[in-house]
Amino acid sequence: MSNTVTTPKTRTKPQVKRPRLYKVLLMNDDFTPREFVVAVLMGVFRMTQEQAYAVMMAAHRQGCCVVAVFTREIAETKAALGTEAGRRAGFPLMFTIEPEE
Ligand code: TYC
Repeated sequence: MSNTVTTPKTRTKPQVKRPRLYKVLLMNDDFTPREFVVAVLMGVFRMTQEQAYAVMMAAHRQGCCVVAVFTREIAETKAALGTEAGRRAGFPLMFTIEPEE
């Protein structure tokens, strides 16, 4: 009994990989007022008025703009909160998420 050698059946691999990151994108539309987009960016993404205005104008001019980068759950939550804020106010404001390479 004392000289029994047991081999572990499982191996533990060190979990050192960084989580995948996701971009939150703001999509332009023709209906949501600029001030409303700025207010949502400030509220959901904790931006200053100046940062929010710059991001809103970039989406307005280019069609879309990266707002920020987060882990998947946080990106999903913030995109949903922003889109939902628009929906509740009757606007088609849309945030989407996309994995980073
Ligand atoms: N294009 C909108 C307007 O002219 C403003 C706007 C900007 C809406 C950015 C959405 O992501 C957006 N009222």
